[in-house]
Formats: sequence, C-alpha cells, structure tokens
Amino acid sequence: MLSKKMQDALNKQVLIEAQSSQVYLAMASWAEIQPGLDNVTEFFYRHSDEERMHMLKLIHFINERGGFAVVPALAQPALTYPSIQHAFKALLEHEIHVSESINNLVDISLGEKDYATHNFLQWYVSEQIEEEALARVMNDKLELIGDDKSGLYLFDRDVLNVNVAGGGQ
Ligand code: OFO
Repeated sequence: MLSKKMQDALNKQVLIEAQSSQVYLAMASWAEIQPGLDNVTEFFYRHSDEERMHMLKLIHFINERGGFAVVPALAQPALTYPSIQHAFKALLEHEIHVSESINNLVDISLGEKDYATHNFLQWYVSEQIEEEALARVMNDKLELIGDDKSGLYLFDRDVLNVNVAGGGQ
C-alpha cells in the first residue's frame, strides 16, 4: 500500500510525464512544417508517445498498489522554436528536470521504506540516463553544425538511425 506522501509524489510524476508528452508533441508538430526535418519530426512524435507510455506505467502502478492515479490538466506547451537547435536544447533541459524529479521520488521511496516503489523507479532511473545521454549527443552535433544546411541534412538522416534503433524511449 502506498503512503499518502508517496502517492502524491507519484501523481506529480504522472503530470510531469503527461506534460512531457505534450511538449514533445508540440515539437513534432512544429518540426513537421519545417523543411527537411522528416526524421526529426518522427523522433519527436515517437518521443511523445514514449512519454505517454511512461505516464501510463505510473498510473497502473499507483492503482495496483492501492492508490488512485489522478489524470491531470495540462499546460499549453511552447508551440514554436526559433531553430532546431533551440528545440533540442529545450528537450535536454526538460529531460534534466525530469531526472531531478525521478531522483526526488527515489529519495522519498527510501524515506518511506517503500522498497516496492523504489524497485519500480529503477526503470525510470535507467531510462533517464539514456534519454539525457541521447539528448546531449544530439545537442553536441547540432552545435557543431550551426546553420550549415548540408550538416542539418545529415543530422536529419542520422536521426533515422536513432528512430530505427528505438532511442529516446
Ligand atoms: Fe523523458 O521522461 Fe519520461 O521518464
């Protein structure tokens, strides 16, 4: 059975994952109308779906452990970005914020001696390591490319491999 404190903290994470999904959905919609970003667009759509899956996993866990998962209202995400660099920088910053939030949940689970939740959260801990690493690689590449059009073309082509390999889950 979840403590009230643990349940409230997990429900906050439901909101964060749902909001993440919304943020990446907006990035996808913006990227879709930019020229030559087909694979980047697909990456953002997939990332959005994956965040929804992270949210659902939490909802099931909370309900299975005797709590009640609250489906939250969402804020309007940023709709446009000055450049692809800005979008990926926002993505990295967002993931760093998510990692902090997951770490905070791990702290709470230990404080509550809730080892089942602690164990459940390990999946998110590993996931965040991967997501942050991927976002950093993409940001580094984009920084090197700058405004170079052929570089951006190659970047989009590279993202195809990330999509096929299932990165950013
Ligand atoms: Fe990318 O964040 Fe979910 O966990």
